[in-house]
Amino acid sequence: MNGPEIPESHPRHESLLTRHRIETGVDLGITSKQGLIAQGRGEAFDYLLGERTIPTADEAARAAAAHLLLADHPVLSVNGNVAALAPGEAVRLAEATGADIEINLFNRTQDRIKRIREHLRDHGAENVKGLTADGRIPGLENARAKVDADGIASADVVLVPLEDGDRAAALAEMGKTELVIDLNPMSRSARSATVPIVDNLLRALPNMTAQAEALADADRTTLEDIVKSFDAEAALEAAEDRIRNG
Ligand code: PTJ
Repeated sequence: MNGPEIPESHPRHESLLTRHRIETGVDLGITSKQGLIAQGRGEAFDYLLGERTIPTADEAARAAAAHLLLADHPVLSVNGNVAALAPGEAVRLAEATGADIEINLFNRTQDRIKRIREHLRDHGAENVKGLTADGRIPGLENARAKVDADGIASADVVLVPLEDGDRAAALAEMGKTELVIDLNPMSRSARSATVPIVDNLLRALPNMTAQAEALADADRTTLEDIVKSFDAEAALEAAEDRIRNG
């Protein structure tokens, strides 16, 4: 993707480049128009968080990496925003943790799913799930209920980046361990997560990959201790406090 001419000295250089990625995602038929609105909402929270990974988000990324490494069948769920913003980063995290990648969309069309699959393949993904849709998440009325039977439906740990909270709650209801990346610590997704990572997707995914690589040789007890010592409620409180009080 070619970026626009934004001088590196521009105070909002990173933010403008990110916006351009989302715009390009819409032009390519990958990202929904609602994805633009979601991006704006995320930017506002990121601004208030100081556009950096706060210590509790770093701990959450480590706990999430440990969960993925302990899982029997981990799956990374990808929507139109994730595909546009961080396709390579998602593929690298899947590789570092042995997770499957599954496309799961709120504004679901076969055309968008196929375009996202191609885009992920261009970034190194080999096996992308989400096209079969032969499984269902019970109790969910929208298109996000459609999942692959050998993907999200049978996963024990699911990473759910930036979405609204109804699927997050339904997955929790199914007894799955849910890892959520969301810049809004007050969102339903973040609140129903086993591990809420209150950070920008663009920082959280590479951080999780680095943590998973660092823990690759750790034994189960070490990973289980990391998982047990993470306090989701305290992490949400710390993020909200940073947003409210700086
Ligand atoms: O591609 P589709 O059809 O599945 O649609 C996906 C969107 C994102 C449009 C849909 O899930 C949606 O409308 O999401 P919401 O309800 O706007 O929620 C998005 C959440 O993600 C909000 O809490 C934002 O603050 C947060 N968010 C936005 N951008 C980022 C983010 N969190 C982390 N990193 C970001 N870059």
